[in-house]
This record gives sequence, C-alpha cells and structure tokens, in this order.
Amino acid sequence: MTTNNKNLKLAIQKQGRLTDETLEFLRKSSLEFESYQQKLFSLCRNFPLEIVYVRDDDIGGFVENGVVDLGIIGQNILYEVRPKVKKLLNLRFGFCSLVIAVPKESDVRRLEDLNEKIIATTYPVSTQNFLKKSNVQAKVIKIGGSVEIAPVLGIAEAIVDLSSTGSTLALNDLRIITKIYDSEAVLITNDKFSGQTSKEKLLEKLLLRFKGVLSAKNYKYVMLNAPEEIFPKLKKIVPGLKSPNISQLIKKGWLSVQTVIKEDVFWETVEKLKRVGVSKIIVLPIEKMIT
Ligand code: PRT
Ligand code: ZN
Repeated sequence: MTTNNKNLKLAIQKQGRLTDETLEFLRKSSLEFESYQQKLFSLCRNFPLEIVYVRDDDIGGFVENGVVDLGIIGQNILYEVRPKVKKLLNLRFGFCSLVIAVPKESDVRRLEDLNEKIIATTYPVSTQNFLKKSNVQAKVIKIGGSVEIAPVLGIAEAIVDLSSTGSTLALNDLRIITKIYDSEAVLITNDKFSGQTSKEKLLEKLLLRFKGVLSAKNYKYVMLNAPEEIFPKLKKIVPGLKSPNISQLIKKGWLSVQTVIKEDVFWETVEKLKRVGVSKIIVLPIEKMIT
C-alpha cells in the first residue's frame, strides 16, 4: 500500500455514509486527487498526501498501529472501540446519535424501566458503560446488524443504535427512551511520527487547510448599510464587529459595514439588526477563512 514514506497517509471510508462528505471536505481543502469506485488509494497531485480507502472499522486500528498517519471516522467508533489515537478535529459532518429505543407500545417509559430487560446492539461497550453510569441492570446482547428489527424478532425488548434522521426508528415503530451520545466525523492521528519534523510540518500545513474550510463553514460574510448613529448598537449585536471594514456611503450619515457572522446565530443576529434599523443586508458564503 505504501508508495512513499515521506507522504502523509490518510485513511477514509471506502464506501459508506461518510465517504461522499469526506471526499467533499478534502476537495474543499483544495486537495486534488482522482477517486473512483474501485479505488484502493490515491495520491494528491498538489500535496504530499496519500488517501487510503478502507472499511470504517479498520481506520482506528490502522491509525493506532501507524499503518497510516491520519484517519477520518465517526466519533462513535472511537467511543466504542477505543483505539489509542488522538482526535485532532471535529469535521462537522456525519452527525448522528446513539440512542436507546423501545417498541412504541412497550411499557418501558424511563431508563429505570430497562432493569432486567434485554437490549440488542452493535455498540455493546457504549451501551454497557452508559447503563453502568445510570445504575441500570439490563442484559446487553451484541448482534451484527439490523438492530431495529430485534424487538419484532423477540430477541430483545430494547435496542441501542445510531440514528440520524430518525426514519429507521419511525419505520420500525420504535420510540427513543434516551440518547447515549452525539457523534460526528473526526480527524484522528497517532504519535508515531512525532519527531519526524518533515511529516509534522506537513500535518501543520494540512491542518491549516482543514481549519480554514471548517471556519468558513461556520461563518457567513455579511455586508450591510446602517445610519451612523446606530453603530454602537451594531457592535453589541455582532460580536465580530470588533474589527469590521467600515466605509462611508454617498448618502450622508450612512455607513457600509462588512463583517462575519457565526452560522449558528445567523438568523437571530439578522433579526436583531433589522430591528435596530439596518437596511439592505447582503450575505455571502465564505470559501475559506484563515485566522
Ligand atoms: O462498510 P463499512 O464497514 O465501511 O461501513 P458501515 O456499514 O460499518 O458504516 P456506515 O457507512 O453505515 O456508517 C459509517 C459512519 O457514519 C458511522 O460510524 C457513523 O459515524 C456515521 N453515521 C451517521 C451513521 C448514521 N449517521 C446512521 N444513521 N451510521 C449509521 N447509521 C445507520 C443506523 O445504524 C441505522 O441503521 O442508519 C440507520 C438510521 O438512520 P436514520 O437516518 O433512519 O435515523
Ligand atoms: Zn463498518
């Protein structure tokens, strides 16, 4: 698999729920590479990085053992399998939650009602840990897949599974009792190449790109016009206005302001801005943001 030991190696999921978004993230980071269905690995044209395509279950071990330097996997696998790896970044995709669910008509309402019950899951470690912490004595059985049909088959009275849209639970008439944890895709590494200055430098460069893409995703670029006298109020509403670009408009007493607003408070902020008298707000996506 190795073509050049000086290259950084990154393992990603070959084909599955994380693949498309991982490839999109890497391309947004300006990495250029070919990737097609039967691929095993690709070498980036414009960065000394090899991308290795594997089953998601193998990524943690490959990173732990130094077969590759980096990996992108769901945090859920880190919680469950606990490979000795270091998390570098949350990548803001692949969102899901590990939940406990029971059939809609079940008499289980609260966590305590699971005492003495049987729970089927592909996440036995996460489940056991959670039950222990919650002081619930239930029997956990590990099954290979199709967890959602375990209650119908009479194998278990409850299940623990990942859920993202909630459709699978709804389709199988299951109801959530509680959430065990939230998960998203993460970038992981090992300590095998610390001291190898050239690789460490490469990682630093790669992280700068990744962080640039992540920051850009979290912010919007905003241009707005406002009367001069409301400027002090604007500063309170938009924290990013500490160092805004301000220019005078031809219309006397009016300013044009350019700044960035965090995505998660975007609409809230826009509503407040309108309320204090800001007119004409133009919003642009940010491609990359290097800070
Ligand atoms: O072939 P390989 O071993 O590489 O893949 P896999 O089949 O083991 O994993 P895959 O592709 O299903 O999931 C890879 C990763 O995607 C997981 O480890 C999670 O980090 C992440 N992820 C995000 C999910 C989901 N969302 C998800 N919804 N993984 C699985 N699911 C399943 C869940 O188990 C259930 O069967 O989707 C179903 C529920 O989905 P909703 O949308 O109906 O709620
Ligand atoms: Zn898998």
